[in-house]
Amino acid sequence: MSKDDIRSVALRLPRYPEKEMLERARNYSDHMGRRRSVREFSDRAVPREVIEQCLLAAGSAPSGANRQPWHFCVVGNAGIKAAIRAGAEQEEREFYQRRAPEDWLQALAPLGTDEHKPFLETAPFLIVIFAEKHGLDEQGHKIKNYYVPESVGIATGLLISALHTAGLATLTHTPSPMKFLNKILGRPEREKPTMILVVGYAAEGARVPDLQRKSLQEFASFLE
Ligand code: IYR
Repeated sequence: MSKDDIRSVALRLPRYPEKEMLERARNYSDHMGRRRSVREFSDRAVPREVIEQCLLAAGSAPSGANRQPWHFCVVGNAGIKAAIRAGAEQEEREFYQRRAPEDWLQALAPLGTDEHKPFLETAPFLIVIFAEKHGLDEQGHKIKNYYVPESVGIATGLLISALHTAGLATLTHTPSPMKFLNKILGRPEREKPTMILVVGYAAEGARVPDLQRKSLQEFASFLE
């Protein structure tokens, strides 16, 4: 197929004068700089429509060959949240009591995490994110996906940004292994769970660890 045969549409992107561009970039980094991983959630309800809009932002992520190899399972049902908590705490008990090497436990010490995950029931929504290892065509044949972890990672980042922008708190929670989620949620084998995104309002008076972010000089280099 030559480039002339590709169906295309006119590109419509906003542009800003440089001063406004800088202000917008600064506002966005200030805004995202206020995001924190939250582990104490309120049980206050969140409108489903807000979650839907944030998911649409996630679904706009670039992906390998535009295969959009993600699935987001939004769980608000108390019984399913309880089952997810039970499954996660079982894996986490193993992790904290047996599987985790000493250096890993030491790295986690400043976060104050342990095997107890009450937020999996308290928070109004758990968004379980699946990476589609391969797609299926109408005849049930496998369709190859490309750059799956990268694509799903970008979509997840956009989702976190959208939820934070809506004024909601999130936690990226990764019990390991996560296979139990396929079973509870009835997702097919070709979908690999990547994380549970816990979503809701932070509990009244919630506290977070006093962590520092790297400076720009530490994590970026410019060759000009
Ligand atoms: N999944 C465990 C352990 C854990 C691992 C990392 I790496 C973290 O940044 C935080 C926690 C848990 O959720 O407690």
